[in-house]
Amino acid sequence: MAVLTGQVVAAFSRRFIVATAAGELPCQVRGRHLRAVCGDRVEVRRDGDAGVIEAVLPRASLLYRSDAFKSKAIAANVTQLAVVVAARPSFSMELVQRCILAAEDQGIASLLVLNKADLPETPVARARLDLLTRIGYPLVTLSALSDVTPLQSALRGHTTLLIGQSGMGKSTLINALFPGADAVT
Ligand SMILES: Nc1nc2c(ncn2[C@@H]2O[C@H](COP(=O)(O)OP(=O)(O)O)[C@@H](O)[C@H]2O)c(=O)[nH]1
Ligand SMILES: [Mg+2]
Repeated sequence: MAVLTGQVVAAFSRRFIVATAAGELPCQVRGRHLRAVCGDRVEVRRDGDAGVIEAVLPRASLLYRSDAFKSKAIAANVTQLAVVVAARPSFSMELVQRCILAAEDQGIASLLVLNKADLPETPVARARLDLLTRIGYPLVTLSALSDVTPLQSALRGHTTLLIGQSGMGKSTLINALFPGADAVT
């Protein structure tokens, strides 16, 4: 049984997929108290085709959602938050600002992604983002249905979390960036 280090690339409650130098391993986590999330760097004890996460290494950043009662980790070691909006359905400015604040709290860069640039109402949506772009947040405008190359260079060198309301086009973006991802839209 070899001990490897790797990174969690998928998390399904108590089951994980960890990318290691020896390939991707399905893993469970040791004990009941250890918690791993997507992006965590972990030590894995490999046993044949599977593994057990023995330790979670220190996190450079942690994004989580919380209310008055509980908090739930979303992803670790993210370096960039890409907040996806579109002209239709309309987006909540408050939510965009809350996302940016969560990123700032963890020292994570934020990127605004205005999707569905093919829609005629796009300039109105663009104007709503004006305050944020004027204070320095970068903006990428694109149409996930036709061309995602404007986003590709902004992703290079980063571990990026895509976030945004339902219907903004996140799954469509994932499928265009990673053919074969098969995200349901
Ligand atoms: N017109 C237009 N529609 C888009 C674009 N990207 C996504 N959509 C559509 O928007 C809807 C929601 O997309 P989806 O990827 O499921 O959004 P998600 O909820 O953020 O994952 C789907 O019907 C997509 O086909 C785009 O660039 N232009
Ligand atoms: Mg989706």
